[in-house]
Amino acid sequence: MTHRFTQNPILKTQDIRPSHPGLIVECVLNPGVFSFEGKTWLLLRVAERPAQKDGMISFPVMQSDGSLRILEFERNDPHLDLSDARIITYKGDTYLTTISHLRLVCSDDHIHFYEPSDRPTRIVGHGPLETFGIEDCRVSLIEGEYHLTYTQVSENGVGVGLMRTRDWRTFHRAGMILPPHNKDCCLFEEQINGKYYCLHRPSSVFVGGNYIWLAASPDLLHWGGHHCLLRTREGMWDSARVGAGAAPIRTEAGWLQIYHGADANHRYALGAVLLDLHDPSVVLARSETPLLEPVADYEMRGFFGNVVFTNGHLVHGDEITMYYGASDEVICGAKLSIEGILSQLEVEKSSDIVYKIMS
Ligand code: MAN
Repeated sequence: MTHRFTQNPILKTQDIRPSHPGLIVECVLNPGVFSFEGKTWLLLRVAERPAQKDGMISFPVMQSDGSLRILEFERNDPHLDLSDARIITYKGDTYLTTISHLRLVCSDDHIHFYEPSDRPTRIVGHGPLETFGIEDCRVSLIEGEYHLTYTQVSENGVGVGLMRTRDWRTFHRAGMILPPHNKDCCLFEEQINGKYYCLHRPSSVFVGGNYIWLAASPDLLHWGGHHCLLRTREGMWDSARVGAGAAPIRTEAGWLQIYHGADANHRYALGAVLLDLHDPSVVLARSETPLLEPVADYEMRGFFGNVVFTNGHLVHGDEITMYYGASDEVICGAKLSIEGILSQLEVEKSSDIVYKIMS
């Protein structure tokens, strides 16, 4: 039902120019996706750091004037924890091993992407809430304006920022709309009962967990009416964390959302959830088995292996063209059928009911 592009991976680190001399592109991942001026566009997350010297670890941090400062530590320093390729912990402070910015690329055929020469293509972090970079942007088209919800990372925490544009040249930065710890925020592209809605993922440290929440807003800036929508499921592929992908897709059966779930081993897979059209706080169905899981070599091995993660797709009729990050290092694509996903959800729902009656 999920058909990977035969050309996967369609974008690799060597396809992307570093943003500064002295930096290396370590990962190109998790693109936002949209159509504009007859082309398909990806808003890539580009993660960079300096070339690593023997025995040392170094990574960039953005300063208040927009310049980059390189922090460097000796690898054998006993205060350093390097057990996760994505983060560094030093004497209780946590940093990221790379700094991310967003990069625009476009395509005429959905598969071959290039940086256009006639417009700025880099969107970088600004100010004290983005010193460790900006990541994993969702793009929603609402009332003719593109709304970008993305992860803002700094020593202050991880939160959700909003930026808007109509022409992809001028951007209006609305700042942080959901404070730490929060990420994986996508906006519904139309109002429901007179309100805007989003899915987001706050994390609770002691009680609770990494669950998908629903919130409502009169203006896309001020969010309230928070509702815990989707929790992790013990013993399943989404047992440790769940987070929303791109804007929910309106179907006759309900809002279809493709989300990621990870287990305790940080294995990330993708599944679907169906929400009531008129009341998105009602979950109608949810994938028992993933729609996509890391099985291809490029999904299992890389910067952070065993990861498939999506935050962007295009929809034409029944067909979803989904783009996803694999192993936190490369970008891939797959086609899915909306009918196919809905009928799988139906089958799983009825077999779940049969199972419950029998047990
Ligand atoms: C996690 C991962 C990383 C990401 C940070 C900050 O560690 O999702 O990829 O850089 O969070 O968002």
